[in-house]
Amino acid sequence: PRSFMDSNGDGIGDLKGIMLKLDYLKELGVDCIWLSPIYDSPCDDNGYDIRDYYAILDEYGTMEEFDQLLEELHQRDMKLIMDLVVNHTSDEHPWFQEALKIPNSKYKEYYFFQKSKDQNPPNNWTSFFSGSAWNYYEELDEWALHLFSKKQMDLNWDNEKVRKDIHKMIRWWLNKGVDGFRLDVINYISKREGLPQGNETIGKLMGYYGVENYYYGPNLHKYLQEIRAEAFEPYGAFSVGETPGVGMEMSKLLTADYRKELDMVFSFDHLETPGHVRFDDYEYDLNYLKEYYINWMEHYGNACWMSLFYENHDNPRMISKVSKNNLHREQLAKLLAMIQFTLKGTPFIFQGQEIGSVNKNFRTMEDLRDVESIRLYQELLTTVSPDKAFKEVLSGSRDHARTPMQWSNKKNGGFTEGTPWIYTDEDYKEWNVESQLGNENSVLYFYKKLIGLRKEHKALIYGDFEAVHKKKKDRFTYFRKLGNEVFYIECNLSSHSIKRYSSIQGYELVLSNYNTLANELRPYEANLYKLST
Ligand code: TEU
Ligand code: CA
Repeated sequence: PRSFMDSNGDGIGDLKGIMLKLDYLKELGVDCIWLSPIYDSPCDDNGYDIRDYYAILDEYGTMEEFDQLLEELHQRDMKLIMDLVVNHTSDEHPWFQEALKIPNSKYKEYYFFQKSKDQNPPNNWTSFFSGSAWNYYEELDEWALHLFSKKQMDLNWDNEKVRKDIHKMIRWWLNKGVDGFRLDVINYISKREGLPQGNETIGKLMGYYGVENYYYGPNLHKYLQEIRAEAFEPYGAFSVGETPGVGMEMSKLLTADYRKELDMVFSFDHLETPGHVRFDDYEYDLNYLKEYYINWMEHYGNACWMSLFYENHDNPRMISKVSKNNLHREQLAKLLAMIQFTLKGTPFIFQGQEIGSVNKNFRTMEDLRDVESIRLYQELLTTVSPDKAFKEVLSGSRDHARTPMQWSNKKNGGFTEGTPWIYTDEDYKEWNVESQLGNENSVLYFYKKLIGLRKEHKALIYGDFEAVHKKKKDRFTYFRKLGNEVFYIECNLSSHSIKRYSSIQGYELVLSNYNTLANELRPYEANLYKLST
């Protein structure tokens, strides 16, 4: 929301700005929008630190504007998913404030407050944003747990009162008519009793200490089934859980329809190739993406339904991950779209992905805004030079995806009349929505065509998945079949030309990122064929 569209020139995207662009989204074929947090917040972590679950952040607009946005969406037959951030609240939330100030307040039991036997934090858990996961409060001589920033205090889900208050809040939004939720780090909500010391080996391996005590804690399934029964189910609300680190087997337990927990999860194992973390300087090998998808397509099972995505507000752009210099940018953008929209599952695209956005040329640390990048930089400075630290931060910074939408080639890419809240480079002069709307061969049109094809052909949504030439490096080829309808997808995952293996006789070409066929498959070529009937 902060970077989508600014309607009043203060440099910050807002709800009115979103309303200005609903026709654009509808035209593209979007059925549903997911809004990152728009609740009242001091914005230490881009709104993922909520101060009031029942209010809209002033910078974004008013509750009346929110109601209007929801109505405008529904009028267009589109749906709205809110971000539900309930693993933690802001330290400025009245619950936490009262816990600090009022002796014997019931709200102390809403969080994890602990004494320590010495000067050190109660255990060795680390925060995802560098340093200890504990913050010290002098007024109480106690520490409180925060897995993310110092201003994001973990809620104690083992306290029934916390759960009840959250169910109530969810129902309040559902009563307004919102259609569902994306549940932030929802697999972290149940912590192992007593918050045991984090295992050293796991800590070193993962880069974070303590994770084995909450990645899928003892009461996770119970709490999810409870939310479903108390809030989602009566409203027929949709849910997608953000669940870092769960893997396929746990994802099955979280999403199998008969278990009544979540509808889908965002699993992240495909976002880095094995052995790498986000801040590594490396190029992503698409052969791994192929392996990952074949595995999920073949083993996730019929009771589960997958989410399909590469990008979100927490990750650099996928094109830049694959090719640091963004070589073959347009073909690569279209290849990624082809894969995402022809597999079995629900595609989620992140704003700007549909015009082939790439990472930004940030100049110095002052250009960055994200708390994770800033804290990591400070931590790195204790061991490496400023140049090296900046370079490492740039490899993985979440800010690459958080810069303004590039609507046109006008000032600030048409995002704002004022000064944008975050730096952006000059890429918008060439890569923007307006110019791509005027070009039927653009990345934007490619997305539009793919979305249209899915809506027209059920085989692309529900059809069986069948991979061929599985072991052949650099190619990803598969069928989607439903009844008499058969589609064949043929992709070159590399930046060089490769031989074509399959015979495509009897098939008609429906969509290609090169428009016409050649004898070979050219760099990142992606073709969609339909069996002629
Ligand atoms: O992200 C959770 C999460 O684990 C990450 O993707 C996270 O950014 C990364 O691992 C940190 O190293 C969610 C939100 O999507 C993210 O924006 C928030 O910062 C985070 O939760 C806390 O609410
Ligand atoms: Ca604004």
